[in-house]
Amino acid sequence: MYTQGLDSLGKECLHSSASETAALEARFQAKVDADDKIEPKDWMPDAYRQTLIRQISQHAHSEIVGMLPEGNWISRAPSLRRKAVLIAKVQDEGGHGMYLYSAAETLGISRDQMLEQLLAGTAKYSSIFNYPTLTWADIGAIGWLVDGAAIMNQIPICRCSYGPYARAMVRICKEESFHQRQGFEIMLALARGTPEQKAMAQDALNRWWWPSIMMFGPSDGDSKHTAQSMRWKIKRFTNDELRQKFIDVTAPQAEFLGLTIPDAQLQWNEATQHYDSGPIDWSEFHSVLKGNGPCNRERMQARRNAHEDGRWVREAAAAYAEKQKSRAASQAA
Ligand code: FAQ
Repeated sequence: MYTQGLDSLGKECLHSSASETAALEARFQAKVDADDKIEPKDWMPDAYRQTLIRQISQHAHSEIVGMLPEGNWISRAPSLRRKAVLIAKVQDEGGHGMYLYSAAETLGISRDQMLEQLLAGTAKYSSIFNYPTLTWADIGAIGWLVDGAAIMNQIPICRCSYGPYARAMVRICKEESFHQRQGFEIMLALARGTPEQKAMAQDALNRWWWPSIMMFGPSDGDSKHTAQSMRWKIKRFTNDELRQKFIDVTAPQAEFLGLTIPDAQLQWNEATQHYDSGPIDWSEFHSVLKGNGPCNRERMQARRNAHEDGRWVREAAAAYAEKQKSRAASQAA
């Protein structure tokens, strides 16, 4: 529906003169500067549209691929309560993916196109989901750290200039906040448990800390999109600003748990009122983005298998819709 509307807008734009386009751009930026929302049928620069499609579809793919590492533990959760909570959480992530695909569709791309890009390996998803979940403590660490980092990044997106994305993020953030607490609660139970359980929690923190820090993306000097996305109010903070906020919030939580963050240089700085931290190994980040993380191939294979396994459902649904349509047409005739 939206796509058709957007196509006609795009054609109008093709025929407009440079001065008309400049006027449209000025009006668009004034709206953004005034903190008004841009809605699907409003005029927008093509680069703004493409940036949103890129970011929202990557975000949606992250939610869907992000179901896999935790899904791995549903059958092995240590109690019925833990299993029920984990199933609900993984299901929430699937729901987030659906809201986000819908938000991206308002920009003129179809869900099929986005899925094709994911399965062809031409679309990104968050680096974090290419790491394995080796023990139950990893489920705690994901909730605490990965959802914690996701909230830090996503709360500002509730104020994003693009209406459908901003609105989708409100509910997503509420659910992520519950996810973060369930992860912290798992870590707390382990940290207060037997020495073996505490060691398991520490091991999970050791493995998930740096990948979580990398979730915020390249440092500001290397982030090619941040400056423009901030001008358009798609992003409200830079990658490094959000990373610092996350470290500042999470370091005291680790202390409360009695666990040690694996960064020897992590230290409270009275002068800056922030934690100082050690250097990030960006070569690991780039290697994961190139497809060489511990689980990249496994994750993509799981998504391709799921897509193939669901083929008959899509075909049956399409055949049923076709049958309903022709029945309605023959009744109308
Ligand atoms: N992994 O110039 P920038 C979740 C790419 S959801 C992979 O800084 P930008 C919930 C970036 O796309 C987690 N790629 O880019 C959950 C760009 O590549 P491109 C996902 C990354 O867009 C929890 C290039 O590097 N959250 O966790 C990463 O301004 C538990 C240059 O970077 C979102 O997507 C990375 N970590 O800023 C689910 C939030 N970082 O497109 C299940 C929305 C950067 O030029 C279980 N997204 N890249 O080929 C954003 O806020 C932004 O897109 C950033 C990147 C901050 C991720």
